[in-house]
Amino acid sequence: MQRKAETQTIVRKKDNFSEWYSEILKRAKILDIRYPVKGVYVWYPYGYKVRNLVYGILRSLMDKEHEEVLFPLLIPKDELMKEKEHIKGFEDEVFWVTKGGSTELDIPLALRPTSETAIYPVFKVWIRSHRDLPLRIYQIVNTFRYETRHTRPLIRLREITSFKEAHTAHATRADAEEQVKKAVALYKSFFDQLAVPYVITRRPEWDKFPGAEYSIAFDTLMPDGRTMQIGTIHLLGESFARTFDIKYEDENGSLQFVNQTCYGISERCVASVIAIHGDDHGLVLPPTVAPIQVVIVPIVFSRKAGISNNGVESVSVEKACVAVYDELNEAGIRAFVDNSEDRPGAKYYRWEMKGVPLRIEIGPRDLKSNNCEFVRRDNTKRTHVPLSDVVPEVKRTLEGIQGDIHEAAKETLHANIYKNKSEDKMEMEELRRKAEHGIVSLFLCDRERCGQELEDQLGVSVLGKAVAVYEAEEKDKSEGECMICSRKAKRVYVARAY
Ligand code: A5A
Ligand code: ZN
Repeated sequence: MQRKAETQTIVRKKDNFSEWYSEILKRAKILDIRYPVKGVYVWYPYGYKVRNLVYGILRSLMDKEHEEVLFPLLIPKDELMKEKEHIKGFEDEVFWVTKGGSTELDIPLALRPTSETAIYPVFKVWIRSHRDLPLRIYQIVNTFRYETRHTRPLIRLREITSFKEAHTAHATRADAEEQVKKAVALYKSFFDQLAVPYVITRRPEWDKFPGAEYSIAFDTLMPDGRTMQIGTIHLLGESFARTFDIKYEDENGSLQFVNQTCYGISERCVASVIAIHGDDHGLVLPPTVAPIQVVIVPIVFSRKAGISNNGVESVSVEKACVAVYDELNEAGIRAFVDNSEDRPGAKYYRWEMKGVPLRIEIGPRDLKSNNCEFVRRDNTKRTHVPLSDVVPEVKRTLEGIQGDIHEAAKETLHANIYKNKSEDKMEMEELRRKAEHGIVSLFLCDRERCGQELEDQLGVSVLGKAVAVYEAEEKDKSEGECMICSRKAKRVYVARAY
Protein backbone atom coordinates (compact mmCIF):
# COMPACT_ATOMS: atom_id res chain seq x y z
CA MET A 1 0.00 0.00 0.00
CA GLN A 2 1.24 3.42 -1.03
CA ARG A 3 0.22 5.21 2.15
CA LYS A 4 2.08 2.85 4.39
CA ALA A 5 5.29 3.33 2.47
CA GLU A 6 5.04 7.09 2.95
CA THR A 7 4.47 6.93 6.68
CA GLN A 8 7.09 4.31 7.39
CA THR A 9 9.87 6.71 6.67
CA ILE A 10 9.64 8.35 10.11
CA VAL A 11 11.66 6.75 12.85
CA ARG A 12 9.38 5.38 15.56
CA LYS A 13 8.86 7.57 18.60
CA LYS A 14 9.52 4.65 20.92
CA ASP A 15 12.78 3.68 19.22
CA ASN A 16 14.45 7.05 19.02
CA PHE A 17 12.52 9.92 20.54
CA SER A 18 15.12 12.55 19.78
CA GLU A 19 15.20 11.77 16.07
CA TRP A 20 11.43 11.42 15.92
CA TYR A 21 11.09 14.87 17.50
CA SER A 22 13.39 16.52 14.95
CA GLU A 23 11.59 14.79 12.07
CA ILE A 24 8.20 15.95 13.30
CA LEU A 25 9.30 19.58 13.69
CA LYS A 26 10.50 19.48 10.10
CA ARG A 27 7.70 17.50 8.44
CA ALA A 28 4.80 19.11 10.26
CA LYS A 29 6.44 22.46 9.50
CA ILE A 30 6.72 23.67 13.08
CA LEU A 31 10.29 24.89 13.23
CA ASP A 32 13.09 25.27 10.71
CA ILE A 33 16.29 24.29 12.45
CA ARG A 34 18.63 25.38 9.66
CA TYR A 35 19.29 28.90 10.97
CA PRO A 36 23.06 29.37 11.25
CA VAL A 37 23.22 30.34 14.94
CA LYS A 38 23.43 27.66 17.62
CA GLY A 39 20.27 27.34 19.72
CA VAL A 40 18.33 29.78 17.49
CA TYR A 41 15.54 28.61 15.18
CA VAL A 42 12.81 29.83 12.82
CA TRP A 43 9.07 29.36 13.35
CA TYR A 44 7.32 28.18 10.17
CA PRO A 45 3.84 29.67 9.52
CA TYR A 46 2.10 26.49 10.73
CA GLY A 47 4.22 26.25 13.86
CA TYR A 48 3.64 29.90 14.56
CA LYS A 49 -0.13 29.37 14.32
CA VAL A 50 0.09 26.60 16.92
CA ARG A 51 2.30 28.82 19.06
CA ASN A 52 -0.22 31.67 18.88
CA LEU A 53 -3.12 29.44 19.87
CA VAL A 54 -1.12 28.11 22.84
CA TYR A 55 -0.15 31.63 23.91
CA GLY A 56 -3.71 32.81 23.29
CA ILE A 57 -4.84 30.46 26.06
CA LEU A 58 -2.06 31.70 28.31
CA ARG A 59 -2.88 35.35 27.56
CA SER A 60 -6.55 34.95 28.30
CA LEU A 61 -5.72 33.35 31.66
CA MET A 62 -3.17 36.05 32.47
CA ASP A 63 -5.40 38.93 31.41
CA LYS A 64 -7.89 38.18 34.17
CA GLU A 65 -5.57 39.56 36.84
CA HIS A 66 -2.48 40.90 35.10
CA GLU A 67 -1.81 43.67 32.64
CA GLU A 68 0.42 43.10 29.65
CA VAL A 69 3.45 45.37 29.24
CA LEU A 70 6.55 45.55 27.07
CA PHE A 71 9.96 46.31 28.53
CA PRO A 72 13.22 46.85 26.62
CA LEU A 73 15.47 43.99 25.54
CA LEU A 74 18.65 45.78 26.63
CA ILE A 75 19.69 45.96 30.28
CA PRO A 76 22.56 48.20 31.43
CA LYS A 77 25.36 46.24 33.06
CA ASP A 78 25.19 48.12 36.37
CA GLU A 79 21.50 47.23 36.83
CA LEU A 80 22.01 43.59 35.86
CA MET A 81 24.85 43.27 38.38
CA LYS A 82 23.01 44.80 41.35
CA GLU A 83 21.32 41.74 42.82
CA LYS A 84 24.19 39.55 43.95
CA GLU A 85 22.46 36.17 44.08
CA HIS A 86 20.66 36.82 40.82
CA ILE A 87 23.78 37.66 38.86
CA LYS A 88 25.69 34.74 40.37
CA GLY A 89 23.10 32.49 38.80
CA PHE A 90 23.06 34.19 35.42
CA GLU A 91 26.49 35.70 34.72
CA ASP A 92 27.74 32.80 32.64
CA GLU A 93 24.59 32.86 30.52
CA VAL A 94 24.48 36.50 29.47
CA PHE A 95 25.00 37.75 25.91
CA TRP A 96 26.58 41.23 25.85
CA VAL A 97 26.32 44.14 23.46
CA THR A 98 29.56 46.06 23.88
CA LYS A 99 29.84 48.23 20.79
CA GLY A 100 27.75 50.73 18.85
CA GLY A 101 29.27 50.60 15.37
CA SER A 102 32.98 50.65 16.13
CA THR A 103 32.64 52.66 19.36
CA GLU A 104 32.93 50.84 22.67
CA LEU A 105 29.84 51.54 24.78
CA ASP A 106 30.40 53.32 28.10
CA ILE A 107 28.16 50.83 29.80
CA PRO A 108 27.87 47.39 28.20
CA LEU A 109 24.30 46.26 27.57
CA ALA A 110 23.03 42.80 28.32
CA LEU A 111 20.41 41.00 26.24
CA ARG A 112 17.83 40.14 28.92
CA PRO A 113 18.17 36.55 30.15
CA THR A 114 14.95 37.30 32.12
CA SER A 115 13.70 40.77 33.03
CA GLU A 116 13.85 41.31 36.79
CA THR A 117 16.67 43.83 36.46
CA ALA A 118 14.94 45.65 33.60
CA ILE A 119 11.57 45.85 35.31
CA TYR A 120 12.33 46.44 38.97
CA PRO A 121 14.11 49.81 38.60
CA VAL A 122 10.88 50.93 36.90
CA PHE A 123 8.75 49.37 39.67
CA LYS A 124 10.66 51.68 42.01
CA VAL A 125 9.19 54.72 40.26
CA TRP A 126 5.78 53.20 39.56
CA ILE A 127 5.08 52.15 43.11
CA ARG A 128 4.42 54.97 45.58
CA SER A 129 1.60 54.01 47.88
CA HIS A 130 -0.30 50.97 49.12
CA ARG A 131 -2.94 51.97 46.58
CA ASP A 132 -0.53 50.97 43.79
CA LEU A 133 -0.51 47.40 45.11
CA PRO A 134 -0.87 44.68 44.18
CA LEU A 135 0.91 45.38 40.92
CA ARG A 136 0.66 42.49 38.48
CA ILE A 137 2.18 42.67 35.03
CA TYR A 138 3.44 40.24 32.42
CA GLN A 139 5.10 40.26 29.05
CA ILE A 140 5.70 37.73 26.28
CA VAL A 141 9.09 38.45 24.76
CA ASN A 142 12.29 36.91 23.53
CA THR A 143 15.07 36.38 26.04
CA PHE A 144 18.64 35.24 25.52
CA ARG A 145 20.63 32.70 27.47
CA TYR A 146 24.06 31.52 26.50
CA GLU A 147 23.28 27.87 27.21
CA THR A 148 26.35 25.68 27.21
CA ARG A 149 24.52 22.39 27.49
CA HIS A 150 23.24 20.64 24.35
CA THR A 151 20.74 22.99 22.70
CA ARG A 152 17.46 21.59 21.37
CA PRO A 153 14.63 23.19 19.37
CA LEU A 154 11.87 24.62 21.63
CA ILE A 155 13.53 22.98 24.64
CA ARG A 156 16.94 24.45 25.32
CA LEU A 157 17.32 27.65 23.35
CA ARG A 158 19.79 30.47 23.26
CA GLU A 159 17.06 32.75 21.99
CA ILE A 160 13.86 31.88 23.83
CA THR A 161 11.34 33.47 21.48
CA SER A 162 8.21 33.14 23.60
CA PHE A 163 9.14 33.83 27.19
CA LYS A 164 6.06 34.69 29.23
CA GLU A 165 7.24 36.31 32.43
CA ALA A 166 4.96 37.70 35.11
CA HIS A 167 6.16 40.04 37.85
CA THR A 168 4.07 41.02 40.84
CA ALA A 169 4.53 43.29 43.85
CA HIS A 170 2.51 43.12 47.07
CA ALA A 171 2.20 44.88 50.38
CA THR A 172 2.86 41.82 52.53
CA ARG A 173 4.57 38.49 52.38
CA ALA A 174 1.22 36.78 52.93
CA ASP A 175 -0.14 38.54 49.83
CA ALA A 176 2.88 37.43 47.83
CA GLU A 177 2.46 33.84 49.01
CA GLU A 178 -1.19 34.00 48.05
CA GLN A 179 -0.08 35.12 44.59
CA VAL A 180 2.22 32.08 44.34
CA LYS A 181 -0.81 29.87 44.93
CA LYS A 182 -2.83 31.74 42.33
CA ALA A 183 0.00 31.37 39.83
CA VAL A 184 0.13 27.62 40.50
CA ALA A 185 -3.62 27.41 39.86
CA LEU A 186 -3.24 29.45 36.69
CA TYR A 187 -0.47 27.24 35.33
CA LYS A 188 -2.49 24.15 36.19
CA SER A 189 -5.39 25.46 34.17
CA PHE A 190 -3.06 26.34 31.30
CA PHE A 191 -1.42 22.91 31.09
CA ASP A 192 -4.77 21.19 31.59
CA GLN A 193 -6.07 23.01 28.52
CA LEU A 194 -3.03 21.74 26.60
CA ALA A 195 -3.76 18.22 27.90
CA VAL A 196 -0.21 18.16 29.27
CA PRO A 197 0.11 16.36 32.63
CA TYR A 198 2.60 17.52 35.25
CA VAL A 199 4.02 17.08 38.70
CA ILE A 200 4.47 20.13 40.88
CA THR A 201 7.44 20.32 43.21
CA ARG A 202 9.20 22.75 45.45
CA ARG A 203 12.73 22.89 44.08
CA PRO A 204 15.52 22.05 46.51
CA GLU A 205 17.23 24.97 48.22
CA TRP A 206 20.41 24.55 46.16
CA ASP A 207 18.57 24.69 42.87
CA LYS A 208 16.08 27.53 43.25
CA PHE A 209 15.84 30.57 40.98
CA PRO A 210 18.79 32.91 41.63
CA GLY A 211 17.54 35.57 44.04
CA ALA A 212 14.35 33.72 45.07
CA GLU A 213 13.34 32.52 48.52
CA TYR A 214 11.84 29.44 47.00
CA SER A 215 10.84 28.11 43.60
CA ILE A 216 7.97 25.89 42.56
CA ALA A 217 8.25 23.98 39.32
CA PHE A 218 5.95 22.17 36.92
CA ASP A 219 7.61 19.19 35.27
CA THR A 220 6.21 16.88 32.65
CA LEU A 221 7.47 13.48 31.53
CA MET A 222 8.85 13.20 28.02
CA PRO A 223 8.49 9.98 25.99
CA ASP A 224 12.14 9.07 26.52
CA GLY A 225 11.57 8.88 30.28
CA ARG A 226 13.17 12.21 31.08
CA THR A 227 11.37 15.04 32.78
CA MET A 228 11.21 18.58 31.42
CA GLN A 229 10.59 21.66 33.52
CA ILE A 230 7.77 23.51 31.78
CA GLY A 231 7.17 26.39 34.15
CA THR A 232 8.36 27.91 37.40
CA ILE A 233 6.95 30.18 40.07
CA HIS A 234 9.21 32.04 42.45
CA LEU A 235 8.62 33.77 45.75
CA LEU A 236 11.14 36.59 45.71
CA GLY A 237 10.21 38.09 49.07
CA GLU A 238 12.00 41.38 49.72
CA SER A 239 15.37 40.56 48.18
CA PHE A 240 14.89 42.47 44.93
CA ALA A 241 12.88 45.22 46.66
CA ARG A 242 15.85 45.89 48.95
CA THR A 243 18.30 45.85 46.06
CA PHE A 244 16.23 48.10 43.81
CA ASP A 245 14.74 50.13 46.66
CA ILE A 246 11.11 49.41 45.83
CA LYS A 247 9.05 50.87 48.69
CA TYR A 248 5.47 51.93 49.25
CA GLU A 249 3.86 54.17 51.81
CA ASP A 250 1.54 52.14 53.98
CA GLU A 251 -1.73 53.37 55.50
CA ASN A 252 0.13 54.89 58.47
CA GLY A 253 2.44 56.83 56.21
CA SER A 254 5.54 54.75 56.82
CA LEU A 255 7.69 53.29 54.04
CA GLN A 256 7.78 49.51 53.54
CA PHE A 257 9.52 47.23 51.10
CA VAL A 258 7.23 45.43 48.68
CA ASN A 259 7.06 41.64 48.56
CA GLN A 260 7.47 40.12 45.12
CA THR A 261 6.87 37.07 42.99
CA CYS A 262 7.69 36.18 39.42
CA TYR A 263 6.79 33.23 37.23
CA GLY A 264 7.66 32.10 33.76
CA ILE A 265 6.81 29.80 30.89
CA SER A 266 8.67 29.36 27.60
CA GLU A 267 7.94 27.57 24.32
CA ARG A 268 8.78 24.38 26.14
CA CYS A 269 4.99 24.32 26.56
CA VAL A 270 4.70 23.86 22.78
CA ALA A 271 7.44 21.22 22.86
CA SER A 272 5.54 19.28 25.52
CA VAL A 273 2.35 19.23 23.44
CA ILE A 274 4.25 17.92 20.43
CA ALA A 275 6.30 15.38 22.36
CA ILE A 276 3.56 13.96 24.54
CA HIS A 277 0.70 13.60 22.09
CA GLY A 278 2.45 12.98 18.78
CA ASP A 279 2.69 9.48 17.30
CA ASP A 280 4.41 7.65 14.45
CA HIS A 281 2.17 9.38 11.89
CA GLY A 282 3.00 12.87 13.09
CA LEU A 283 1.54 15.48 15.38
CA VAL A 284 -1.61 14.88 17.39
CA LEU A 285 -2.82 18.32 18.40
CA PRO A 286 -5.30 18.88 21.20
CA PRO A 287 -8.32 20.57 19.59
CA THR A 288 -7.75 23.62 21.82
CA VAL A 289 -4.55 24.49 19.94
CA ALA A 290 -5.08 22.94 16.50
CA PRO A 291 -4.95 25.64 13.77
CA ILE A 292 -7.26 23.37 11.80
CA GLN A 293 -9.59 21.36 14.02
CA VAL A 294 -11.45 19.62 11.22
CA VAL A 295 -10.22 18.89 7.71
CA ILE A 296 -12.88 18.02 5.16
CA VAL A 297 -11.78 15.75 2.33
CA PRO A 298 -13.97 15.23 -0.73
CA ILE A 299 -13.60 11.66 -2.01
CA VAL A 300 -13.85 12.32 -5.70
CA PHE A 301 -10.72 10.83 -7.19
CA SER A 302 -10.82 7.65 -5.18
CA ARG A 303 -10.07 4.45 -7.06
CA LYS A 304 -12.11 2.55 -4.50
CA ALA A 305 -14.24 -0.02 -6.26
CA GLY A 306 -17.81 1.07 -6.82
CA ILE A 307 -17.19 4.79 -6.74
CA SER A 308 -17.13 6.33 -10.17
CA ASN A 309 -15.44 9.57 -10.86
CA ASN A 310 -18.44 10.98 -12.51
CA GLY A 311 -18.44 14.75 -13.07
CA VAL A 312 -21.90 15.36 -11.65
CA GLU A 313 -21.06 13.45 -8.48
CA SER A 314 -17.82 15.41 -8.02
CA VAL A 315 -19.67 18.67 -8.16
CA SER A 316 -22.26 17.64 -5.60
CA VAL A 317 -19.59 16.15 -3.30
CA GLU A 318 -17.62 19.36 -3.38
CA LYS A 319 -20.75 21.36 -2.73
CA ALA A 320 -21.56 19.19 0.27
CA CYS A 321 -18.02 19.71 1.60
CA VAL A 322 -18.33 23.47 1.33
CA ALA A 323 -21.75 23.36 3.01
CA VAL A 324 -20.25 21.42 5.92
CA TYR A 325 -17.36 23.86 6.08
CA ASP A 326 -19.75 26.82 6.22
CA GLU A 327 -21.74 25.27 9.04
CA LEU A 328 -18.61 24.50 11.07
CA ASN A 329 -17.15 27.91 10.43
CA GLU A 330 -20.40 29.49 11.52
CA ALA A 331 -20.23 27.48 14.74
CA GLY A 332 -16.73 28.82 15.48
CA ILE A 333 -14.89 25.60 14.58
CA ARG A 334 -11.63 25.96 12.70
CA ALA A 335 -12.27 23.93 9.52
CA PHE A 336 -10.60 23.52 6.17
CA VAL A 337 -11.66 21.87 2.90
CA ASP A 338 -8.80 20.16 1.13
CA ASN A 339 -9.93 20.35 -2.48
CA SER A 340 -6.43 20.15 -3.88
CA GLU A 341 -5.66 17.78 -6.76
CA ASP A 342 -3.89 15.23 -4.58
CA ARG A 343 -5.13 11.68 -4.06
CA PRO A 344 -7.16 11.24 -0.86
CA GLY A 345 -4.32 9.09 0.56
CA ALA A 346 -1.84 11.92 0.13
CA LYS A 347 -4.28 14.29 1.83
CA TYR A 348 -4.77 11.94 4.77
CA TYR A 349 -1.04 11.67 5.18
CA ARG A 350 -0.55 15.43 5.10
CA TRP A 351 -3.22 16.27 7.66
CA GLU A 352 -2.28 13.39 9.93
CA MET A 353 1.28 14.71 9.97
CA LYS A 354 -0.05 18.17 10.90
CA GLY A 355 -2.06 16.70 13.74
CA VAL A 356 -5.55 17.80 12.65
CA PRO A 357 -7.77 16.19 15.31
CA LEU A 358 -10.68 15.21 13.06
CA ARG A 359 -11.09 14.38 9.38
CA ILE A 360 -14.46 14.36 7.65
CA GLU A 361 -14.69 12.41 4.42
CA ILE A 362 -17.55 12.90 2.02
CA GLY A 363 -17.93 10.72 -1.08
CA PRO A 364 -20.76 10.06 -3.56
CA ARG A 365 -21.92 7.01 -1.64
CA ASP A 366 -22.08 8.96 1.65
CA LEU A 367 -24.04 11.68 -0.08
CA LYS A 368 -26.66 9.23 -1.32
CA SER A 369 -27.38 8.25 2.28
CA ASN A 370 -26.99 11.84 3.56
CA ASN A 371 -24.00 10.83 5.63
CA CYS A 372 -20.36 11.64 6.05
CA GLU A 373 -17.53 9.80 7.75
CA PHE A 374 -15.58 11.00 10.77
CA VAL A 375 -12.05 9.74 11.31
CA ARG A 376 -10.35 10.61 14.60
CA ARG A 377 -6.65 11.43 14.46
CA ASP A 378 -5.88 10.10 17.93
CA ASN A 379 -7.33 6.59 17.65
CA THR A 380 -8.17 6.32 13.88
CA LYS A 381 -11.78 5.38 14.76
CA ARG A 382 -14.28 5.79 11.95
CA THR A 383 -17.96 6.66 12.40
CA HIS A 384 -20.83 7.48 10.07
CA VAL A 385 -22.57 10.72 10.91
CA PRO A 386 -25.76 12.12 9.33
CA LEU A 387 -24.99 15.38 7.54
CA SER A 388 -27.74 17.06 9.55
CA ASP A 389 -25.86 16.35 12.82
CA VAL A 390 -22.41 17.44 11.77
CA VAL A 391 -22.00 20.46 14.02
CA PRO A 392 -23.07 18.91 17.34
CA GLU A 393 -21.23 15.68 16.47
CA VAL A 394 -18.03 17.57 15.66
CA LYS A 395 -18.25 19.44 18.96
CA ARG A 396 -18.82 16.22 20.86
CA THR A 397 -15.99 14.43 19.06
CA LEU A 398 -13.48 17.24 19.57
CA GLU A 399 -14.30 17.28 23.28
CA GLY A 400 -13.91 13.53 23.34
CA ILE A 401 -10.48 13.74 21.70
CA GLN A 402 -9.35 16.49 24.06
CA GLY A 403 -10.42 14.44 27.08
CA ASP A 404 -9.07 11.11 25.82
CA ILE A 405 -5.59 12.33 24.94
CA HIS A 406 -5.39 14.13 28.27
CA GLU A 407 -6.40 10.97 30.15
CA ALA A 408 -3.96 8.83 28.20
CA ALA A 409 -1.13 11.27 28.92
CA LYS A 410 -1.98 11.41 32.62
CA GLU A 411 -2.04 7.62 32.77
CA THR A 412 1.36 7.40 31.15
CA LEU A 413 2.79 9.90 33.60
CA HIS A 414 1.35 8.19 36.67
CA ALA A 415 2.32 4.74 35.43
CA ASN A 416 5.89 5.99 35.31
CA ILE A 417 6.13 7.39 38.81
CA TYR A 418 7.74 4.76 40.94
CA LYS A 419 7.30 5.14 44.68
CA ASN A 420 10.14 3.61 46.63
CA LYS A 421 9.23 2.51 50.14
CA SER A 422 11.83 2.53 52.89
CA GLU A 423 11.15 -1.11 53.70
CA ASP A 424 11.79 -2.14 50.09
CA LYS A 425 15.53 -1.69 50.71
CA MET A 426 15.95 -1.20 47.01
CA GLU A 427 19.51 -1.32 45.69
CA MET A 428 20.82 1.83 44.04
CA GLU A 429 21.29 -0.09 40.80
CA GLU A 430 17.62 -1.07 40.75
CA LEU A 431 16.53 2.50 41.46
CA ARG A 432 18.75 3.76 38.71
CA ARG A 433 16.96 1.41 36.31
CA LYS A 434 13.57 2.70 37.51
CA ALA A 435 14.72 6.26 36.91
CA GLU A 436 15.43 5.43 33.29
CA HIS A 437 11.72 5.22 32.57
CA GLY A 438 10.40 8.03 34.65
CA ILE A 439 10.14 9.63 38.03
CA VAL A 440 11.20 7.98 41.27
CA SER A 441 9.79 9.11 44.60
CA LEU A 442 12.16 8.40 47.49
CA PHE A 443 13.27 9.68 50.87
CA LEU A 444 16.00 12.29 50.82
CA CYS A 445 16.97 14.85 53.47
CA ASP A 446 17.40 18.57 52.79
CA ARG A 447 21.18 18.61 52.79
CA GLU A 448 22.81 19.58 49.53
CA ARG A 449 25.57 17.00 50.00
CA CYS A 450 23.02 14.17 50.11
CA GLY A 451 21.25 15.59 47.08
CA GLN A 452 24.50 15.80 45.12
CA GLU A 453 25.52 12.30 46.07
CA LEU A 454 22.17 10.84 45.11
CA GLU A 455 22.23 12.72 41.81
CA ASP A 456 25.68 11.30 41.05
CA GLN A 457 24.83 7.76 42.08
CA LEU A 458 21.55 7.56 40.19
CA GLY A 459 22.37 9.86 37.28
CA VAL A 460 19.30 11.94 38.07
CA SER A 461 18.27 15.44 39.13
CA VAL A 462 16.34 16.10 42.30
CA LEU A 463 13.08 17.76 41.26
CA GLY A 464 12.05 18.41 44.85
CA LYS A 465 9.25 17.72 47.26
CA ALA A 466 5.81 17.24 45.80
CA VAL A 467 3.76 20.33 46.54
CA ALA A 468 1.20 18.69 48.80
CA VAL A 469 -0.79 21.86 49.38
CA TYR A 470 -1.82 21.96 45.75
CA GLU A 471 -2.01 18.29 44.83
CA ALA A 472 -4.75 16.24 46.43
CA GLU A 473 -3.07 13.00 45.37
CA GLU A 474 0.15 13.94 47.13
CA LYS A 475 -1.14 14.12 50.68
CA ASP A 476 1.65 11.77 51.64
CA LYS A 477 3.25 13.36 54.68
CA SER A 478 5.12 10.20 55.58
CA GLU A 479 8.68 10.39 56.77
CA GLY A 480 11.45 7.94 56.19
CA GLU A 481 15.21 7.66 56.25
CA CYS A 482 17.37 9.62 53.84
CA MET A 483 18.69 7.23 51.17
CA ILE A 484 22.17 8.63 51.69
CA CYS A 485 22.67 9.58 55.36
CA SER A 486 19.74 7.77 57.05
CA ARG A 487 18.58 10.89 58.86
CA LYS A 488 14.91 11.78 59.00
CA ALA A 489 13.75 12.74 55.52
CA LYS A 490 10.73 13.61 53.41
CA ARG A 491 9.81 12.25 49.99
CA VAL A 492 11.26 13.91 46.92
CA TYR A 493 10.87 13.22 43.23
CA VAL A 494 14.00 12.47 41.25
CA ALA A 495 14.33 11.88 37.52
CA ARG A 496 16.69 12.21 34.62
CA ALA A 497 15.83 15.73 33.52
CA TYR A 498 16.14 17.71 30.30
N1 A5A B 1 12.06 35.21 35.86
C1 A5A B 1 11.69 33.86 36.12
C2 A5A B 1 10.25 33.65 35.81
C3 A5A B 1 12.54 32.91 35.34
O1 A5A B 1 13.31 33.31 34.51
N2 A5A B 1 12.40 31.63 35.65
S1 A5A B 1 13.20 30.45 34.92
O2 A5A B 1 14.58 30.76 34.77
O3 A5A B 1 12.92 29.24 35.68
O4 A5A B 1 12.58 30.29 33.51
C4 A5A B 1 11.20 30.02 33.35
C5 A5A B 1 10.99 28.82 32.47
O5 A5A B 1 11.56 29.05 31.19
C6 A5A B 1 11.68 27.55 32.96
O6 A5A B 1 10.89 26.88 33.91
C7 A5A B 1 11.82 26.74 31.69
O7 A5A B 1 10.62 26.03 31.45
C8 A5A B 1 11.97 27.81 30.62
N3 A5A B 1 13.37 27.94 30.16
C9 A5A B 1 14.44 28.31 30.88
N4 A5A B 1 15.55 28.31 30.12
C10 A5A B 1 15.17 27.94 28.87
C11 A5A B 1 15.86 27.76 27.62
N5 A5A B 1 17.17 27.98 27.52
N6 A5A B 1 15.13 27.37 26.55
C12 A5A B 1 13.80 27.16 26.65
N7 A5A B 1 13.12 27.32 27.79
C13 A5A B 1 13.78 27.71 28.89
ZN1 ZN C 1 20.72 12.93 53.93
